[in-house]
Amino acid sequence: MGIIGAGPAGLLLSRLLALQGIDSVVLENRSRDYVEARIRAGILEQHTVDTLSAVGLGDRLHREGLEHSGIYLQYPGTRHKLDFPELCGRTVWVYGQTEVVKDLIAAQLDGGPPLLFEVSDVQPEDVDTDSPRIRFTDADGNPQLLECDVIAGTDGFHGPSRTLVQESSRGRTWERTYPYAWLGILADAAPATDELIYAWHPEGFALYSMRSPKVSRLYLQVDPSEKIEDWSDERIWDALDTRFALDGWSVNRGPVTDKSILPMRSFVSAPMRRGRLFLAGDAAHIVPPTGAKGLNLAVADVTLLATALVRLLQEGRSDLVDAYSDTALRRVWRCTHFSWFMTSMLHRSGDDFDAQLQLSQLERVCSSEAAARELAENYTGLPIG
Ligand code: RFL
Ligand code: PHB
Repeated sequence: MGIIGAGPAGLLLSRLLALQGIDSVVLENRSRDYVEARIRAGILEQHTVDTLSAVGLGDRLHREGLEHSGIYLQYPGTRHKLDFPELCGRTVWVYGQTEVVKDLIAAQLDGGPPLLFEVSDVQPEDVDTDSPRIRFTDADGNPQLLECDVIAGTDGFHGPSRTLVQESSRGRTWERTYPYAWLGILADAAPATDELIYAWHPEGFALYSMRSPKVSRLYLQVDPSEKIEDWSDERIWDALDTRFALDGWSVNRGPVTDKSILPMRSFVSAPMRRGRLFLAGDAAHIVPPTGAKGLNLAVADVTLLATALVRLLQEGRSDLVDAYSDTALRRVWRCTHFSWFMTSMLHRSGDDFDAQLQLSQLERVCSSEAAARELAENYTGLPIG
């Protein structure tokens, strides 16, 4: 197997295959330090935790991760807890993507399959044949050719794999750019809440998340044209105070250690395969972060793909790889819908009519067990496959 990209999708796929006796080489164009420091997702669904535990990476996760039994939904005057175990029997875990990636890389470098950082000019070739190849330049500047049985394109949205699949005649994409962005901060401040708070406010959405008992991760809805330089720490904390306001409670402030603005969009590319090149994770789809689905969807894709590839490469049976794209896309569209639903319900845009519809929907989720259960089942993760 040639695997392009050492994000969570590529690294986990390599490990799942190694445990089944299938060799792979992972090619990453960035450095190890860069990949390990990239701050992104923070919430793991139950099945993601189960998968990481099953491949021997559950120890630190269970020691340092925080198990959460629900989320709070807030709108002016109300903060309502959705209790996931009560609603659907499952929980989620707070454990940063940085930590997941560090654990995967450490395991890989400790006797796992080769993982090459800082390669360049990575190009999959001959993917429509049974002997695809990857051309690349290694970190020392030497041209290399990797001959494979199968290639996995786990190189995210900007990698070469998606483009190659799209060039085939059946390729199709769907896209939605949302008219807002998230300003995210990481702060050395103890979270003032035990669970995440998703807050609707007339001035825009806010999310209170965390990385540990001492580190908070907070987000504010902002206009996509906003410049990070215009947001002093003071201005950010003041906006957070306003949007999370609740009698007798306040946000905990502390030194801000990271600050950035993220665009919000949905993107789906189909099929997730061309010949012997299979796409997984952000290479095939992007979701807005409101539903906390991006990383979990990448894990779900490679879990399906690993099973299908083991069947192909060890038993010579192609039924599961032939079904892979359709099976994965059914779950991708469900998560795309859920992410769109959470995003649309919680972000201010449009007029007062839209605001009343959002508040009505929030009240429904907070008062109807059926509506709350639907949200809880999707948030904690639907079955894979
Ligand atoms: P990744 O993590 O993007 O990994 C792809 C890897 O491929 C490498 N690569 C190449 N390697 C070799 N040759 C090339 N030509 C290459 N081009 C790219 C990249 O360097 C990288 O290491 O994709 P993967 O593995 O599919 O994992 C998906 C998740 O990373 C992603 O869905 C989530 O992080 C999405 N996401 C978030 N999700 C959440 O649930 N909550 C969040 O708060 C959240 N924040 C984010 C995010 C995604 C972001 N991106 C992609 C812009 C914040 C950001 C900034
Ligand atoms: C995060 O902690 O980064 C996070 C949590 C929940 C989300 C999005 C991001 O929905």
